[in-house]
Amino acid sequence: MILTINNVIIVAFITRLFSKTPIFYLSNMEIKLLILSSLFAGAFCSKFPEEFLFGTATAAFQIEGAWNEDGKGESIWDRFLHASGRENGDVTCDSYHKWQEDIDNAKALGLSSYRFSIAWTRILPNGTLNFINQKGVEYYLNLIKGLKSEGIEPLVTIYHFDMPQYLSDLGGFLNPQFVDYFEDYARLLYQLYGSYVKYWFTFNEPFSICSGGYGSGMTAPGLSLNGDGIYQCAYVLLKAHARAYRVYDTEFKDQYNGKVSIVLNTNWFEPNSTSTEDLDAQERILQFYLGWFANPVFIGNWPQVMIDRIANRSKLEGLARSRLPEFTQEEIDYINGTYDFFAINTYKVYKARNTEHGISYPDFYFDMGVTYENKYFYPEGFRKLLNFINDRYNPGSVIVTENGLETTDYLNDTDRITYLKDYMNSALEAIEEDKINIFGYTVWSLMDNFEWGSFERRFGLIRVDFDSPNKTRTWKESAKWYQQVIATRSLDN
Ligand code: IFM
Repeated sequence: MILTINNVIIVAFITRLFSKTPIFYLSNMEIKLLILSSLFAGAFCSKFPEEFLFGTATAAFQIEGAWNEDGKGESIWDRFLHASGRENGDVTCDSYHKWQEDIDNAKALGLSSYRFSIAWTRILPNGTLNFINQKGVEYYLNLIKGLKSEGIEPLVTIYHFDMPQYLSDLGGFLNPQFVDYFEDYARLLYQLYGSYVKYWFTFNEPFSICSGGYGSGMTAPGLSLNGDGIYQCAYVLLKAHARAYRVYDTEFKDQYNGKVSIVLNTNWFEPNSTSTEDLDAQERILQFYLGWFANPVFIGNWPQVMIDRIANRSKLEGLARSRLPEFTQEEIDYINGTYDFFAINTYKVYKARNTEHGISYPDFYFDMGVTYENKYFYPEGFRKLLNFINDRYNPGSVIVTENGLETTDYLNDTDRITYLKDYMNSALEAIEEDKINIFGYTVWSLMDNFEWGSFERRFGLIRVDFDSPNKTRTWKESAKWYQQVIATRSLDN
């Protein structure tokens, strides 16, 4: 029988019914059992660690609105959506004006961290040091100080998809000089906010940035360069990341003692079958998705499978050199080791199937030679991903910087609760049983926001009424549930 406080009391009570002992009398043995059972209860009830960072995440373009207010410059997402005539990010959640209410909600949830991004164009309207916009500087100072005063750790993303349009006109991630612009911007942020901010993320989701913006062209700046631009984007972006990391390390670390890393994203992939081909496909897709950026930062250089396959296909396409830019040894060493922890965004699980393509036009997905399908939710896959990261990259510590469920618009979001509970439980198992040092978990998102072209796709714990002039915030059931999780550090509610 399981030793619990309840069991001890029930057994004692039933025994009393058949004896002459007063009902409320407890024998020495029973008192000992009670003490033991309460000790066991503490030991076996799974709890997240004391210092664990329970967070939620947002991004500037998705929540702030005020796209051209108080001196803010135009970003590629402003241009991209205005040009398309689709819904845009001009107002979204209006967090530029409602930041205090958002902090109040974060506080009421009991968050220990809040991840948000800085809009480059609010601080530097054209992206260069040419003009520093004081109103933008103050906005983030207020936000950061407001969070700190409530005991909430600000986790700051330096770049979350919204490049200044001017820098994009200069070539964006295809321009090697981007590295210098990013260095200037990052250094300015460290100078302005470094005394308050202990966690910095250089880029959010380089995979999404390069594959969407410079590959498929589905996201800003909308370039369809799926065989070359996509790789050049990664090449420049990684150097920009490393520069920003090293600037902090050499100029600010001693004084502020903060940490810097890059936020990577991937789904987990299961093999479609147990065939060797599909098992290889599983490994290959993880290399093309995660290893593409993780290997240069955590190990050094691109994954060998990418180097080999892209060189081979480039040759068969009649090219004189690989479409994947080659790092010099100096670049490999410069990028390698530019992390203080591993930050991961992940949402879904897919099945990977080996698919070899003949030689036609240059394409990232042909280079990879894997198709994937059957999107499903599989928390065990999350645990496998955490183990994969820990084993492959040995980063020392890991933070989950985004995880969450997309739904349509309703308040009784029990499906989100189930998803979050299952995924958080997997994270807890990875901490307790696999001994992975996971120091935080971040729900995407604090509130419904603008999902890069859509207001229908909702990830928030808090509902936002986009039709109301006030952009009214209302707690969903999942927000109340997460509040309990944080209060108890446990999933047992
Ligand atoms: O909304 C996005 C976020 O900007 C980046 N990570 C994925 C989220 C959900 O799609």
